[in-house]
This record gives sequence, structure tokens and C-alpha cells, in this order.
Amino acid sequence: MATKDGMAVKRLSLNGSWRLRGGGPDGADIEVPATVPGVVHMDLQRAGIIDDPFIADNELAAEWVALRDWTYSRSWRVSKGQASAPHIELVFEGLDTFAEITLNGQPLGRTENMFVTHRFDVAGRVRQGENTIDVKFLSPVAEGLRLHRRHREVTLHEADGNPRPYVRKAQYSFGWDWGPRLATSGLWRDVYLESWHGGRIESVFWRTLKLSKKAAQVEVSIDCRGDGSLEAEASLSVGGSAFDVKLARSRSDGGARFSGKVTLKDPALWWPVGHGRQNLYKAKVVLKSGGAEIDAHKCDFGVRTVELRRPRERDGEGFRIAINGHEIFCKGANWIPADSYLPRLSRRDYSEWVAEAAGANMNMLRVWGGGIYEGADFYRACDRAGVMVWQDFPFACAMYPEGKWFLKNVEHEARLAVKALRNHPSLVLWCGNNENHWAAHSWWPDEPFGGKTIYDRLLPEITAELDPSRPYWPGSPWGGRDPNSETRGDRHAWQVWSGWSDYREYLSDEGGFLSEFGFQAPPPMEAVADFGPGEKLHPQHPLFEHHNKQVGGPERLARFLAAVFPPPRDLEGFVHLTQLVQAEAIRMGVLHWRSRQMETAGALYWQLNDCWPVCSWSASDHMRRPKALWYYSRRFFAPVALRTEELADGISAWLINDSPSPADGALTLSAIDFDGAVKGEITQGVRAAPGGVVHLGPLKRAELGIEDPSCVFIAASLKASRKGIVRDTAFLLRPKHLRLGDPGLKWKVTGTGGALAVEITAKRLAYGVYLRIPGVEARFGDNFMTILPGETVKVSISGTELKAREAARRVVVRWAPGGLE
Ligand code: BMA
Repeated sequence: MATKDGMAVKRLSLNGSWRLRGGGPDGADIEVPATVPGVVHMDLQRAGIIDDPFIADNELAAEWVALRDWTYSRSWRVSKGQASAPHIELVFEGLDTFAEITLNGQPLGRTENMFVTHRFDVAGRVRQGENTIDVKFLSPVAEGLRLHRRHREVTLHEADGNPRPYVRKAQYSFGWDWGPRLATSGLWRDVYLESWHGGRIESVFWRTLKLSKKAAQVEVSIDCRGDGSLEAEASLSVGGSAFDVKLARSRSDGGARFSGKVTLKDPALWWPVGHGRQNLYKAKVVLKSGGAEIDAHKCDFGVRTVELRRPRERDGEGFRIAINGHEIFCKGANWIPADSYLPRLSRRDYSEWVAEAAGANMNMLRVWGGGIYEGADFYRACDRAGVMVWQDFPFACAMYPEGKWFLKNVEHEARLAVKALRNHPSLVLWCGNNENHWAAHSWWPDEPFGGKTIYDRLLPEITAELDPSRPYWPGSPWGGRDPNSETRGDRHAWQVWSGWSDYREYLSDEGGFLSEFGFQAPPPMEAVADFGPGEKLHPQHPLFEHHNKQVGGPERLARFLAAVFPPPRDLEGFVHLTQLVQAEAIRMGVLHWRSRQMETAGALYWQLNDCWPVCSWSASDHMRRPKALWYYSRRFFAPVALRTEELADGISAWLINDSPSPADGALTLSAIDFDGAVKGEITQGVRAAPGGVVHLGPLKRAELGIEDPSCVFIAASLKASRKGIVRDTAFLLRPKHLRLGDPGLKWKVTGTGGALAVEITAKRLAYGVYLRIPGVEARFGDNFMTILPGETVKVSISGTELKAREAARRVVVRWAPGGLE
């Protein structure tokens, strides 16, 4: 039994082994062992009733699962003491989604929202000895369609009448342009019986009210259930110093509310990564009755303020996030649910995913509205890593109902979510939805805007009441009469890729905050292998296309590849080169927007992660295997980054600094041929202040000694006194029009098992150098590299016990080809 030590609040976990019953594909009854937390698909897969839907097109053969009802059951024993507790509740932290719950044969309640914790009062219903529970889940698809027939509030825009807007369930599970259609059901989070007497803490809110150079004022408010004799204590501690908060008590519905303020001298502030430390105070609240502790609440609290600034500029209004009074350029990506089966994700998965983001020099993730409110493990990892979170409320790309029945459900959900997440310092923005304002304005202008009440009235009211500590933003994108305008608020730049435009179009996009823009590529070969085991795959193989969910996605991969490279010679060449195009595209956008800092104040690309093996816009595949984009991100998001590019006015170099200290050194802009001969260069001593950009150039081609652009590259490099050399390189033409030739690579593998390295030397310029060890899940310290003529790079290989000789025999080394002899 899980109890809170010595407390009056006791928890009896009901996780673990359950039974699952339902009708199989042919209608015949099936019954299999089930695991809670879990979802039906996981149990059926484990029992061999469906094949892994991530592999080949098994997804299609599993479609029936979401059309059936499923019942989870178990029994358990309850002691006399537990059965007679004055308050006893059955708590489901997550029911996905339409459930009918029966306790000891008696109906207990119905649910219709995956995002909320359900508490049922079971005092007098739970009995000493054996108890049984049945949770029947109704098909989310059938229920969604039933709700649509009953209410007919919105048009269902997806081809097959997908009823997802009616269902308060992660929208991506109904299928997305990167995700399979696996509309799950199940007890997806913890289940327990909670008993208590005297009182219980319902929610706690820690908040930084004010910040000056020398002090911070912090407020806490605590809502409790229970009788009149309650007392509470609250404290904050950090590195050996502790601060008690003096609390005042007031009455509230069904209990008591305590609140108080404390002033912290020389506060240890929480900062986003790259801007300072991620100091966290241990925050503790204790609830007492008659002098005895009956409940406690602990969390890590970061003292910091957050503002959304809207400076008037360029005939519009900007969008800038300021932490502790400092404007921060937000660098990062959009986050989607990291698996189609959410309960499969562990705390470790979350901390590794967040490390993956921070490792790519990101300081912000946007939790996108087609997913979920993530669990505490995700936000805790972000708190610790200094990765800011932009949190969408889970509404995306649709018109939503606004009937009372729906608003009531949404209000309950939003209240619980805000209370659950508001103590996390990483969370910096609440956002009403993904693309619904934009859709109402530009995609379906002739329809009423279903859902407007939610984003423009309900959610701002709830966040203002329950969490005035952070800004609320109605939708992404939002601002201006056209919600996706370049001059107001945030912007999604989909003219590139989805609108078929070349990625050079990013250069003319002057958005104030790019909260989405993206470019597809297949995942690494290890994930491609899941597309069709045993098949001779190629990019137009039906199974390869099945693993690209965007209408016209495969065609865009081909079109944008053709714009850059000569045709690849095999499947691995296709994967290698399309990944490079994706990385170059996003590099071009990000460095353009970063060099406008803070006129552009953020660049979050679409998307960090995947939920299954798929061709998508992600930087890493669903197993966290990095694509070229991940390695490029680490470079173009670096706090001190260089950019070189030929624009209409000539060739330039930029030094971009968003670190809190100045960046200085000798900045060189050069043109070099593929054999290493410097055709021309200029060098200048420069200094970029924190948040500053230095521009060197523009120079005409001739000024850099360039005669034939098909055999030169341009390079910007900074020789800094402290930090070594930073650089960026670019071509004047697309590789298909370059005379890249054979770079004359030589490599050797050194070291011993577990700590290998590959050393690669290039005779001539080697572009897009790609490393892989087939059949081994090794991680390379760097990849998709440009190696300069005559340069040697040493790349670590981790995650394999291979011997150096074996690794040398098996390693695949490729480079990106030019199209001219
Ligand atoms: C935007 C996102 C997602 C989508 C992505 C790629 O519309 O908000 O809905 O997956 O673009 O098309």
C-alpha cells in the first residue's frame, strides 16, 4: 500500500493486473490479461491479438479496436480499517475516455474527458473483504459520432467525418498528418483508493509576485477540504536557508483556504538554460489537525517572473517573452505526444526527451494543442533543464462545439489542468488552441467560428482567476485581423513545405515570433526498417508511403529533394539527402530569424519528436534517434552562432549572440574552393553584446575572388579568445549544380568498446558527411558534418560494445554528392 508517511491520507494503488474483455474482430468474445496504466491496444498486442501497428501497415488491420467497447475488471481486498475511513475516494488520474464505472455491481459514474482526474466518493460503498470494479470504455469513434448526430454543432472537416472535436481526448489519436489512427481506450494513468480523515490538501499555488534586484516576494495559497480544526504551515528552502511563510486562514467551499506572503532576500532565481541557473526552492506545505500532520504537498518551485511584451513596432505589435525582466529569444521546437500509447512513456523517456531538446541548444518547447497536458515528469524535467514550456490547451485544427454541455466539460478540465501545472517555473505561457483562429479566418471563412467562446472568454477567465502568474494567449497563431499575420503576434510559416514554396522563402518572412515552420524528412534507417520488414523498400513503395501521413507528403519529399540534389542512388541515399535538405531548410529559416533578434523574438520549428516510425517534420525519430536536423539544431541554436549566406545584396557573415555575456573575436568571411584554396577573405575584430548581432558584409562575389560559383563555398568563422572556433558554411548554388566530386575521405576507428571514436580526414571539401553502423544503435557525437579540405574531425561513438576493428569494418561513411563533374 502506498501511503504518505504517517499521514492521515492513505493511498491503496489499484495499478497492476486487470482483465480486459471485449468483442474480437469477428465479434467473438475475447478476454486477455491487462496492465494498468495502459490502453487496450497495448494489451491486445501483448496477447498477440493485433500485430504491432507501428510495423508495416498493421495499423489498418487494427482499426476495429477503436470501434468496439472494452471492459477492464479486477477485484481486490480491503481491510476493516480502510473500509470504515470517514472519507474514501476512488481516484482515476486518467480515463481514456468514455467510461462507465461499476463498483461491486453498482453503477458509480460515467466519464467523458481523458484529461481530467476523476474522484468518486465511495465511502459506504467499498466493503471490507473482496471488492470488484469494472470500467467499461465505449468506442471513442462511435461515441463521437453519436455526439455529432445529437448536437450537430460543427462541420466535421476531415474526409471521413472524423468526430474528434466532440471528444475530449488527445486529438492526434484520431490520426494526424504525422500520426497513425490509433484511437485508444483505457486506464491510462494511475488508479487508487484514497482514504483520509480530518482534511486533505486539494491544491497549492506558489507564485512570484514581485522581483527587484535584492528581493523577491512570493505568495502561496492553499485550498483544503475538511473540517474547522485545520491548521497549515508553508516553507521554502534552498541551499541550507529556509523561509517560513506566515499564513492567514479563510473559509472556502467545503474546507479552508490558507494564504501568505514571504520576502526572500537575494533570491536564487530560476532562468531558462543559457541565461543563468535553474535554481529551485523546495516548497513544502503541511496540513495539521489537532497538532498532528494529516497531509503534505511538496514541489520544486522556481522564483522568476514572466511577461509577454507586445512592443509597438513595424506597424504592428511584437511578441516577446521576458523572464525576470530580460527578453529572451525563444529557440526550440514543437512537442507532440511522444508515443501513440501514452502509458508506455516512462519518467526516463521524458527526461531523455527534454535532454534531447536542451542538447540541441533549445530553450523552449511548445506543447502543441493536438496532444495532451503532459504529466508532472515532463514539466519537472523542463524545470530542471531550463527549457521553457509554451502550453496549448488541447484544441487543434478544427471547429469545436460551444453548447453548454461541452463548455461545462471544458471548464472542469481547464480548471484542473491549470491547478495541476501552475507551480512549474518552466511553464511560461498558456495558449488557447492550435490554429483554430487561423482556420476560422482563412480556411473556413464561411462558417461560424465554433470554439471562439472557449479561447476568447472561458480560458482567459479561468487562467486569470487561477493563474495570474503567467500570460494567456488566445491561439497559435494569433494577433491581428489575420491571425497569421507577419506583423502581429505569433506566426506559423507554412508557405514553405505545405504551401510548396522553396525554403529560400523563409528569407522574406518577417514574422515577430515563429511558433511553427517545418520541413519533412524520413527517419533514420533503423526506423525506416519498420516501414516494411522483409520488403525491398523504396520511396514510392506503398509501405514507405503509408508511413507518411501528409496528403502529398511523399510528393513534396521528391520535389524538394530534386531542388537541391542529384537523384540518390539507393534508399539510404534518399534518407541521407532528404534529411540534409530538411536540416538546411530549417537552418536557413532559423539563422535568418535569429539575425533579426529581437524584431523576431522566437523560432520554434515543427517538430521535435515523433510518436511512431514515420516520415515527418521531426528532428529525432520516436526512439530518439537523431536526424540530420538534430545535429544542425545544436549548431544553429548555439548561444553564440555564426551565419553566412548570399542574399540579394551580396555575401555576408553574421555573429549572433543570445548568451548573457558578450561574444568577441576575429570574424572572418571567406570564399574557399573545394580543394582548400582561399579565393578571398576579410577579417574584422568584432564584439556582439548580449542579445546583439554583428553583420559583416555584404560583399560582391568578385570582392571575394569568386569566378566560378560551382566550385566554392563561403565560410564564416569566429576565432574567439575563450571559446575556440565557431563557424558556418554555405554554398552559392544548390549542390546539384556544384562540382563537389569525391572528397577523398579517410577514416579509422580508435578506442575500446564503449568509448570508440571515428577519425575522418577530408582531402577536399566533404559536405553532409554521414555515419551509421547498420544493426547497431550507436550514437555519434556529431554527424551530417561539413569537413573542410585538409581537416580531420574526431567523432565519438557511444552506446555500443563493438570492438574498434569490428566498428571500422561495419561503419557506413557517406557524403553528399554534387551534380556536376
Ligand atoms: C501545423 C501543426 C500540426 C501539423 C503541422 C504539419 O498545422 O499545428 O497540426 O501537424 O502543421 O502539417
